[in-house]
This record gives sequence, C-alpha cells and structure tokens, in this order.
Amino acid sequence: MNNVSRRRFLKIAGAGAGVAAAGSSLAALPGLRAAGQAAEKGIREVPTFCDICFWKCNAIATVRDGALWKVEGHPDDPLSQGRLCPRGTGGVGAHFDSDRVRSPLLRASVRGEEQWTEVTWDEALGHIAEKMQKIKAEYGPEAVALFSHGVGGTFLKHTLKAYGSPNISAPSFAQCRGPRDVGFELTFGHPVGSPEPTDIRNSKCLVLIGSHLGENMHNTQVQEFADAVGSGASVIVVDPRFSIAASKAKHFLPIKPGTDIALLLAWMNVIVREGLYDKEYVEAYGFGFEAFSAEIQPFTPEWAYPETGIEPALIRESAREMARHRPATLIHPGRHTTWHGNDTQRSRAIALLNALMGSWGRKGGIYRPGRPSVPAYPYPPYPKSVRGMVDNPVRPELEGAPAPAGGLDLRRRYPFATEPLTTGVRDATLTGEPYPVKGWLVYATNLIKTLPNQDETIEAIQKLDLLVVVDVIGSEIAGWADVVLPESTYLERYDDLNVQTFRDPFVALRQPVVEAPHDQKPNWWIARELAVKLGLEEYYPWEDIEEYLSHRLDAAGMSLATLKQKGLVKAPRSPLYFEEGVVPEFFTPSGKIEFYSVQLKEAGFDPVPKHTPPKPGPPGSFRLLYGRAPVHSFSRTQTNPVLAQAMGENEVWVNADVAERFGLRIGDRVRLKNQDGAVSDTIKVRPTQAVRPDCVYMVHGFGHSSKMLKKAYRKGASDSQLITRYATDPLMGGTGMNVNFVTLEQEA
Ligand SMILES: Nc1nc2c(c(=O)[nH]1)N[C@H]1C(S)=C(S)[C@@H](COP(=O)(O)OP(=O)(O)OC[C@H]3O[C@@H](n4cnc5c(=O)[nH]c(N)nc54)[C@H](O)[C@@H]3O)O[C@H]1N2
Ligand SMILES: Nc1nc2c(c(=O)[nH]1)N[C@H]1C(S)=C(S)[C@@H](COP(=O)(O)OP(=O)(O)OC[C@H]3O[C@@H](n4cnc5c(=O)[nH]c(N)nc54)[C@H](O)[C@@H]3O)O[C@H]1N2
Ligand code: SF4
Ligand SMILES: [Mo]
Repeated sequence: MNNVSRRRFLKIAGAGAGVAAAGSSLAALPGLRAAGQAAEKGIREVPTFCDICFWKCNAIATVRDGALWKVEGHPDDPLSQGRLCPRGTGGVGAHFDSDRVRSPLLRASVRGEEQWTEVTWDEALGHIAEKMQKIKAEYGPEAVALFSHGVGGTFLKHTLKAYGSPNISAPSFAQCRGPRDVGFELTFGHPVGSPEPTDIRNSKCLVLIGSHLGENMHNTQVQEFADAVGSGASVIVVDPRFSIAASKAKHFLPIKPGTDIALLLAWMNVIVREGLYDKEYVEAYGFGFEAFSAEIQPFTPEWAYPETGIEPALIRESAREMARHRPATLIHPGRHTTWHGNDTQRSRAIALLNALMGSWGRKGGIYRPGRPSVPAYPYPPYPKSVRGMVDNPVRPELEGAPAPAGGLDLRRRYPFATEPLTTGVRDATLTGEPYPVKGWLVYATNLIKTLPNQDETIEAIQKLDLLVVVDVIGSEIAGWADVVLPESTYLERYDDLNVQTFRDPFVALRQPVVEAPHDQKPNWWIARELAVKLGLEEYYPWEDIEEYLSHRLDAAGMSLATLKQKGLVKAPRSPLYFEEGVVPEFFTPSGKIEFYSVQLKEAGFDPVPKHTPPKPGPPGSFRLLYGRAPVHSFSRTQTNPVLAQAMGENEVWVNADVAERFGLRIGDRVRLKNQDGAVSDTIKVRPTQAVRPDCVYMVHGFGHSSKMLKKAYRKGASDSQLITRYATDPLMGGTGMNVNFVTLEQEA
C-alpha cells in the first residue's frame, strides 16, 4: 500500500521555487512614506506580519512619537491586498492590554487557584530545567510534551526535540482542519492546507457548507468572496443558521445539523444520474467511478429530504446550478471541520463533489499554490526517540503485528492521522499508556477552552509533575500552570520567517515595532535560555535571532536588511492550474482521484462516504452550535481593549418561535445547561428566525473563567464549558464537538 504522506513529501520537496531572482527585482514599497518626511513628524513605519490569527497578513505598523499608533495592511501583500480585517487593525490593543502577564510567575498555592509569586526569568527557567531533568531521569525525555499553536512555537519545538521528545502537537489538526485535510488527501492525494488554495476570486459558483465567511474573517477569502458576489457569482449556502454568507446566497439550504453527508450524496446522485459531471475529467483522472456511482445510486433527493429537511426540488435545483458553472464551481472544503466525528468522510464527500465538477486544479476551483524555497537552519541532528510518539499508539491487540516498512500503519488507533493529536497526548497523560507523560509545555494555545471536555484536561493536568504555560495574558490554561512565562506580543518581537505557500508565494519577516512594556520576553529567547539551562547549548549555534534569520535568508539568496525594510519578498508563481498537455499527478495509491478508496476499504472503513443519522439530544433540548465573530479570534482577544469595545460579550441565538414559547425577549439573560449538567454563565438571548428551532448558536471564546483576565471575566458564556461530549473520528482522531445539547435556564 502506498503512503499518501510520503508521496506528498516528495512532491513538495521537488516543487520549491527559487526566491533569489524575485528578491532582487522588488520595487520600492508604495505605501511607506519617504523616510525623511516621516522622521520629521516623529513617525516611524515598520513592516511586519499579523498574529491575531493564523492567516498571517502582512502589515505596516506605525509608531508616533515613540508610541505604537496603528497597524494597517501592507500594500504589497498578496494575502491582504493592503487591507487588514478588523481584528488585525485592532491588533494594537494586544500591546496595550492591561491584562497582560508582566513577569514570570511561580505557583504559590494549589493548581488552579491562580496565586502566584513573581520571580526572575533566571529563577523561572532554572526551576523548569531542573524539573525537566528530573522527569527525564525518571521517565525518559518523551515524558515531556509540547502543545503549540502558530509560528511562535518554532524555537520551543527545537528545544524540546533537542531534549529528546517527539511529542509535539497543535489543536489545528484534531480540533480544526484535520478531517478536511485527511479527506482531501484520501481523495486527491493532497491535503488542502493553509491558507486554503480556494480560487474564490475566479469562482462562478461558490458553495459554502458551514464555512461562514464574513464571520470567519480569514482575510483573502472574505475579500475574494465579496468580489465574487459583486461580479455576480452564484452562491449556495448550507447552514442551520442564516449566516452572513447566507444573506448573499442564491440558494440557502437550512440543513438539519449533522446531516450534510446525506445532502452531499443526494447532490452527487443528481449530478451523476443526470450526466451533469465533467466526464472528460472523471475519465482521465478518476479511479473507481463505476463502483462509486453504484454506491450512491439509492441516495436520491427524496431519500435525503427526511434526513436533511431540504426539499428535493431545492436539492435538484442547487445541484444543477453547480453543474452549470463547472469547472469554476468551488465547493469550499471548510476549515473547522470537527463537527460530528464522521468528519473525514464528510470532507471526502466534499472532495468528491469537487471532483465531479472538475474543479480541483482548475480556474475558479482549487488551485495549486507555490512555495518559496528557504532552507532550514542546519542544526545538529536530534537524539532519536526510542519509544516514538505517544498520541496515536498501536492498538494493544495488534502490538505483536509487524510494522509496515513504510507508508500507513494500520495497526494504529487512528490509522489515517497525518499529524499529531493533542487529545491523544491528553489521553496518554490520563492513562499512562503507552507510557507516562509527566510534563506539558504549552505555547500559545488555551487548552482549557480549546480541547473538548475541560474535566479531562484538568484531570490530565493533575497527573503532571510540571505544567509550563507561555502566554501573553492570564488565560485559563495559564491559571492552571506551575510556571507562567509572559511573552512579548507579536508587535514587540522577531519570530521565525513566514515562508508562505500561496497563489503568490512570498517570504515575510516579523520584527519588533515597539518594546515590550514590562518583563516580557520573545519565544526565541525563552527557548534558547531554556536549552542553555538544560545543557543543550550546542543546539543553539546562534546567539540572537538576527543571526539565525540572516543565516536562513543568506542561504536563500535574500538578506535580512531587505526584509527589514520591505517586510516581504515575493517568489515566482508556479502554474496555478492543470496545464494543457501535462498529466497531473495525484499522490493516492492508484495515482488517480479516488472515487472509490481501496485503502479505506482495506482498513475497514467505507470506501465511499455513507450517511448515518446523527443521534438526537434529550427531549426539549437544543443542539449547541458555535462559530466566529468578525471582531474576535478564539479566546485570545476578549481582553484586547480595541476589540472588546467592538464586542464585549456573546449572545445565544434562539429561534424566535422557541423564544416566544419560553417568553424570552431580546436581551433577556439565560444560563445554558447541557446534557451532563454543565451550566454556563449568564448570556443574553437573541431571538431570531435566522436559526433553526432544533439548535442554538453562540460565538466561541467568551465566558472567561480566569480571574487574571479582569476585563473579560465572566462576560458572556463559554461554549467550551458545555462541550463535555465529543465524537472521535475513527479515521484520524479528530474530535467532533457539535454533539452537545442544552436547555435554556431562565434567571429567576
Ligand atoms: N473572526 C474570526 N475569523 C476566524 C477565526 C476567528 O477566531 N475569528 N478563526 C479561524 C479558524 S482557525 C477557523 S478553523 C475558521 C472557522 O470557520 P469555519 O471553517 O467557517 O467554521 P465552521 O465550523 O465551518 O463554521 C461554523 C458555521 O457552521 C454552521 N454549522 C454548524 N453545524 C453545522 C452543520 O451540521 N452543517 C452545516 N452545514 N453547518 C453547520 C454554524 O451555524 C456556523 O455558521 O475561522 C477562521 N477565521
Ligand atoms: N469549544 C470550541 N473549541 C474550539 C473551537 C471552537 O470554536 N469552540 N475552535 C477550534 C479551532 S478551529 C482552533 S484553530 C483552536 C484554536 O485554539 P487556540 O489556538 O488554543 O486558540 P485560543 O483560544 O486563541 O488560544 C490561544 C492562546 O494563546 C495566547 N496567545 C495569543 N498571542 C500569543 C503570543 O503572541 N504568544 C503566546 N505565547 N501566547 C499568545 C492567547 O492568550 C490564548 O491563551 O480551537 C479549537 N477548539
Ligand atoms: S485575517 Fe485578520 S487577524 Fe488574521 S492575520 Fe489577517 S489581518 Fe490578522
Ligand atoms: Mo481553526
């Protein structure tokens, strides 16, 4: 059996485009003021890139009379086209946030009490190093795990690998885009990746299944969506809620939550039955189409109607609409796809619908991004871990079975996981199997709010000998730490380079705009100092990060001086679409687009996606759905003074008829109680026809319970607190979180 991941690696390794040539031909930055003119006014402009979310838009920060003034889009930025989203613009607030942690903190009482002693960096890092050496001596280096999200984690990852642990994971896989990437890789031999290479700007028909663009503010997509709508593209939205995107739609399908696979099967049924698919494309590139057609044959719109609640006529009409515009019909792959535990199969169904439209590799569909080539820093080799990673172990009953020479390891608990599982590390910490985990380093991820079932996270924490949290504010996870290390914000530090795959690939620099206000330090410094204290200095041949960055940039034929001045350097484009006369490669076992997946069948899974009706909740309860607000990111921006002003708390959307039945009016406060008795803080009711009567909806991130977050403490309610149940995707370990139900408890 072929390994999808290994083949992909080969392809990426061969696809790097040289940046050197492009670097030297850069024109002067149109948006930057002439240096002399600006200096006279006490104004300084510094190019950098945004860190309020993972889109990493390039920005220009302005300092006026020594103080941070504003952050705007970088005019030369392919991602933002010079326009940041509201969160990026409000990023200045991160620097001024009064809830920032000001110096390293050592726990002074029992875990979770949030009582601290302020200590020096030397004391804090000395304490951590001593504990880490003790864990290593007793349990081996693999017993320390790192949870990390975003570019800032690079150097801590390096330190941990040098220490000898391979256990590094991020919530971006098992709590976010994992099922999607695996579903697409199983189908096309390539994951979708980030930023999504969705050619929205050229789409004539855009289908959004959940993906709530306009609330989900991933910049490029939102701008291109607006342009596509402006130029008359046809939009189809599937959502239990009338989202912002739905308000732009030609067809809105208010689906019963959790039944999207049924709709996708019915759409494909219509398209195949009526011969509306791209026959040439399917014939040339498809594998197993006959078997696929036979499998989906029973799933007519009439069959799907009672499952989904969508009228057969609307299913047919929207299917035909998609076919009319192909191949410029894009069925958006989504991003946060961990909904119901059958998410890889749903994503595979989305991939297959794109394949029927012939849109993968075609204009207006999903393009092929280019990647600049910048060599990694040549560090000494890391020690090899004997025990391997802890997160996705071989199933006990298959312990003796021979390991495959390469490729997929079907003996594993989640055989199709292509990245490490945060929740797998948590499981290992809880059970001590396959071996004990005794230390967590947590960088820029608020695990209490991010992982489903907070009790499990807290229980795992109680089994640790060491919990270190690197954060900018006193987040919930920081509240549980033994040591809190305060980081400088993205506007106050260098980070590793952003080597960005995109339509127009580029290399970008994050650099300090202003100084950190208190005793906060950048991640590279923290990681390096910790390594030195652990006796791993040989892994840091560079003294400071400018030396590191110069080394990497020189090796790529670029210079730090240029990047400091320009912020980014573009690399040449590679062909975006399949080219006439060139046979495209698909890194699947068959070398084709897999309409029927033999590798899934052999592993005991459905070779073609199947629908299973979602389990209903207790009588009288509503399914809890959640999403994004345009002015906030996850649980990280509620104390940002600029963004908090724009939105200070969340509301719960309740269907207007339901609200009337309960006698609830706009602005009334309720508590949400879930099926396991978890009760939320009070939250304002928003009665609206824009949500189905069988579910309620809220924005994620609010309802903070850490007392260190003075400005956000107990404002609004927390979806995370109510997500006590989750459905794990048997293919890859993603945690479906849309499986909780709540009732509305009125305040007396
Ligand atoms: N402003 C802002 N933008 C962000 C972020 C942020 O924090 N703030 N985070 C970024 C990140 S990392 C991610 S992953 C994305 C997440 O954004 P998306 O990938 O767009 O997230 P989804 O979970 O698909 O979207 C939630 C939508 O799905 C709908 N929904 C819920 N259940 C179902 C269902 O069963 N079927 C269907 N069809 N729809 C359903 C909800 O009503 C809601 O409208 O946003 C990104 N953009
Ligand atoms: N209930 C629920 N759970 C979810 C989701 C949901 O919508 N609802 N969404 C899922 C998705 S799609 C994703 S991608 C994940 C996101 O998961 P996370 O990345 O964990 O998201 P945040 O809640 O923003 O937590 C980030 C933490 O990093 C800190 N931080 C911010 N900037 C910096 C910095 O510069 N340096 C350091 N050291 N720390 C910093 C913040 O203060 C915050 O504590 O959550 C997933 N989990
Ligand atoms: S999308 Fe917004 S928050 Fe995210 S990087 Fe771009 S400007 Fe910053
Ligand atoms: Mo995400």
